[in-house]
Amino acid sequence: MGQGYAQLGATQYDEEVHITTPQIDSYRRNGWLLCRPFVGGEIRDIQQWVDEVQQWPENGDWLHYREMTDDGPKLCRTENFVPFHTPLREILTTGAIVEIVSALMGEQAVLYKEKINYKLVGGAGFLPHQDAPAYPFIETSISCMIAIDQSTTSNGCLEVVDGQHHVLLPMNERGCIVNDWVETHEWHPVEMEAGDVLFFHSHTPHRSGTNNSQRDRRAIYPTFNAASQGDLRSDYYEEKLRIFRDTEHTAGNVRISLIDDFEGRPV
Ligand SMILES: O=C(O)CCC(=O)C(=O)O
Repeated sequence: MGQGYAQLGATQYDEEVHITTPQIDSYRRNGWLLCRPFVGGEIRDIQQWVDEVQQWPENGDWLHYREMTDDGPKLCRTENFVPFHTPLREILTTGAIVEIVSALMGEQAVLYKEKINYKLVGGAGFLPHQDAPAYPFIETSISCMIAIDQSTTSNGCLEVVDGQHHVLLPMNERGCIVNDWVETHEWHPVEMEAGDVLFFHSHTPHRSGTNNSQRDRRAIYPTFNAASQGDLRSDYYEEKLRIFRDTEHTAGNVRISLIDDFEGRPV
């Protein structure tokens, strides 16, 4: 851990860095940490900004993806939106979120990529996976799920396995964790209120179910790498688009990631 950030973990810095030493220890042990870093009306602003991005047209430099649901095609993900939305860019590149990630990482963090997963009513879930295999140029990273709506077992909250974030696990042909491992480990749901933020390591096993409720379950997921490895955000999106263009996709799902963890049906 970098010296500066070791000091920032101390309790007396709570107000500045929104995180305590016991929280950092808990993240190190479990591979995930649930916090509530936003204050006042901040989450209501963020909800409104997500509403705006959700209404953006198809033909922009951002990336919208749609899935087929029983009620017809629905938006399932938007990526690469920070260049086009100033307030969301500020939330994801300055302030509490980056400070907490940097404290968890032990050095300054920089934004690697960002997405909104909408999981609207009827939207599909994600097979058990680790994120690391989907993220080129870096070995590890930290992501967070910023809950925009309440996230529960009935609308497809995230489920995680504790303390399994140290190695890459055996994968199947979709880049997801093999069944033997999935069935022999304890998964527990992380229910969240709007405004809660779940920080997790890129090796933390996670999955989520379909939204079987009548309420949308939207979340922003920024991912950060150590700044010492460079600002890789444009490289990431260029590489992702190149792989999408140059490789065949046979998994039968709608392709939104460099692994086939998403269970959504193509439109
Ligand atoms: O939003 C979810 O339900 C899970 C998201 C996820 O695991 C991913 O996008 O890799």
